[in-house]
Amino acid sequence: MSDRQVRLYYHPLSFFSQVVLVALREKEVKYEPVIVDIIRGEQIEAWYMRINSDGAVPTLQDGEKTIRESAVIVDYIDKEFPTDSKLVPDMSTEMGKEVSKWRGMLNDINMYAITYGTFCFPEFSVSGIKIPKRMLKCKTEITATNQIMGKKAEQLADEHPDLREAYSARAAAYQKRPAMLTKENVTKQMDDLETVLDQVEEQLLKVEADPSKELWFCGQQFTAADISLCVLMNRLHLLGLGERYHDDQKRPRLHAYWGHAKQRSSVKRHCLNAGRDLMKQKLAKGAKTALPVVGGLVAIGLAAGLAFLLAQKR
Ligand SMILES: N[C@@H](CCC(=O)N[C@@H](CS)C(=O)NCC(=O)O)C(=O)O
Repeated sequence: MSDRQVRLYYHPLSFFSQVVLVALREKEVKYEPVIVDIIRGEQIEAWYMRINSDGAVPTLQDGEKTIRESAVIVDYIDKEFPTDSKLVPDMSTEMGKEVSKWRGMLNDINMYAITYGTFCFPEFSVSGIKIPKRMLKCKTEITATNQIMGKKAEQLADEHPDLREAYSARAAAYQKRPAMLTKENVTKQMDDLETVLDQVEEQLLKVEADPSKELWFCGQQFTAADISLCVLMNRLHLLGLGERYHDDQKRPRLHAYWGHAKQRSSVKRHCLNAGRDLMKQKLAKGAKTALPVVGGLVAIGLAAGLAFLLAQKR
């Protein structure tokens, strides 16, 4: 393990943060963890916008360098911390091309529509959403939260002229989000995911048919494509959608893959037991000040949430 230490701004329950967390663990990179409380809107506070003007997690800092976008961060970690575990194989190899193709495909899935769409229309969930009721928001609350975040971003744009452009982009993004949550669009995103997972199943069949490659998604190595697939599978499980997309009969290879992959220590630690980090940090930090107007409306029952996350059973 290298002594060099990076800093990661993230939230343990955030989909894209989990991608980076798993990668850091796979590469055994030491990092200083900084939780950005996206549930309370901390990601658009000026101090963080100055680090990542997208107002989103994760962000990696390595000395003077600041890197955003989970896929770019994973590429960076893999390159800067060379170990036997190569997450992003060279593009000149067949495996490198495969990994890149699958990462792209999995990265394009609209996780916002799938996650919040399931909150809005719980009837999509086959086995029930495995998130405590107090943490769930209905469509009206989600719409209100986006409106409040949009207004807050506009207000902060006035207060911080140097960040005006970034805040305007944030405000526009929040205003657009509720439109993603029509039943029609959520149905479409979930159907599109069926098509992607059909291709995943075919890929796993291909790998299985070649005994020299068998084990992970693109062959013998656990790569960045596996990380993307594992984070997705975990999210589907939490939403009670796992049963819709895979079982012994439907996509049996994907089902078996997930059974095997969820035993891996990086996946267990940062997907299955994601709440532990939050608990540790919250206890250490105490309650943090956040945007009060947002916090007041959307703050979740943190204790209930943590208790749930720690108690997750598979
Ligand atoms: N494309 C970005 C997406 C980052 C992203 O959407 N992060 C979410 C959490 S998973 C976030 O910070 N959301 C807060 C917000 O949009 O207000 C990446 O891959 O890093």
